[in-house]
Amino acid sequence: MNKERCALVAVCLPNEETNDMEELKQLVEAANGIVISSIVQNRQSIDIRFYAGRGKIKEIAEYVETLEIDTLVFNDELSGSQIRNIEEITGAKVVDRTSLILDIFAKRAFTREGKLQVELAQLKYSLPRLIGLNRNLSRLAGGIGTRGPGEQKLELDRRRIKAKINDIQNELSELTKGRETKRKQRVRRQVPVISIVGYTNAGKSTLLNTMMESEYSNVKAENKKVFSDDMVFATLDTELRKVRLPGGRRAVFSDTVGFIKKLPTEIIEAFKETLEEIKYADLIIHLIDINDENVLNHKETTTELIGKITDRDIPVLTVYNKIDKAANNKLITASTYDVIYISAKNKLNIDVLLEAVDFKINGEKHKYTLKIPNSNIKEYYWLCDNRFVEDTEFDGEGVNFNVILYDDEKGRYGNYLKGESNE
Ligand SMILES: Nc1nc2c(ncn2[C@@H]2O[C@H](COP(=O)(O)OP(=O)(O)OP(=O)(O)O)[C@@H](O)[C@H]2O)c(=O)[nH]1
Ligand SMILES: [Mg+2]
Repeated sequence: MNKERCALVAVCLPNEETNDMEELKQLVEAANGIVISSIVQNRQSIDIRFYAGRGKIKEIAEYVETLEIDTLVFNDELSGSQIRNIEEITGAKVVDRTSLILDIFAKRAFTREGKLQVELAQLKYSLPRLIGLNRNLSRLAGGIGTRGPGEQKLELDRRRIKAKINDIQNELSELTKGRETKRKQRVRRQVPVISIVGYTNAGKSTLLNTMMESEYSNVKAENKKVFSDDMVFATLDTELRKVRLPGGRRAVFSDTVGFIKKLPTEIIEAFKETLEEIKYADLIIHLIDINDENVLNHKETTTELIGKITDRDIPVLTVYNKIDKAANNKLITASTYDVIYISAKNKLNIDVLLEAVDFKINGEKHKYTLKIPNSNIKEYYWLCDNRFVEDTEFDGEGVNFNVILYDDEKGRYGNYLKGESNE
């Protein structure tokens, strides 16, 4: 199929620093479009009827003609009447930022839950915009802004949409029950959960894969890897993986859908369940691509969205990724327990990150020399499986070894303690 020829349109308001046309371009490309031209209009406010103002839209209509534009992509969410008004003047298909993002989500959703969530978000988006969308669908079926998950046709009848929304919500809450049970099991077994959160393409999935392969976890199995790629919204579902921390305790890390500026509220609503994992996290790793031009802006977006998902005060570890590409190579030694610089891809400072996580979750730990008598040898084997044991020597009466223990469990081994190792 020929790629849809798109022109980007944004309004820049007086208090806006940037309107991120580069990001919008990436989104269009992720939806299989090609960007032919990009138009930014400075305005005091958004025009209620024509978004960029009638005059500007008339001017855009000329570009549509001369540049053979199929689709106009707007950097904000539009109302149904704005969509209709702009289509009438320009003759092009009109797609707004929200339906563009929903379209990419529709393409990327693979699991039953993911597909249902995307469809729910699309239906909720279309409900107040039926007039605008009806026209656009009848004239140009298929393509950006009209794809449903699994390529089914989008429903455009109000009553049927409402019924469908109901059905999907019911099915989703059934699916959620399984997740809920698993979460309760984790709480019972006291396995802490750490959520990796950040702007799309920051490297969250890469980080999860790298952590699984760290010297502590040493998981080699390829099939445990999560999907990562250089594209926006590579991840839509929440993936959970067990990782061992440097003291030996285990933790579950969750990797989830990436954030983006002006992430449609329909998406946040529909992905509530997927994003739940963040709500119950013991710690959040806020991952940021240090080379991003809009790093401050992206950081703010993520912090704001975390605030929308949970009102609990969850501790946050700020982690800057991709330092292999950064100009300032001093960063590698600049980490503290609160701000850490890593390269997930090149495996730089992953040990520093895991140490910080271990400290935040489990507190201090030290290395001790223990002697456990033969009568209690089971305790030694338990430590072999669950902590890091070294320099084991059997001497007839029992076993001597070095082991790292967390401060909160030191008391349990008091009788066996021969001393604190100096290492
Ligand atoms: N140079 C460099 N590239 C990296 C690093 N970490 C990840 N990447 C690349 O960045 C791209 C995005 O990585 P992902 O792990 O898919 O990012 P994500 O945050 O999971 O993205 P979404 O799931 O789309 O939100 C991939 O091409 C990775 O190879 C890094 O440390 N250095
Ligand atoms: Mg990902």
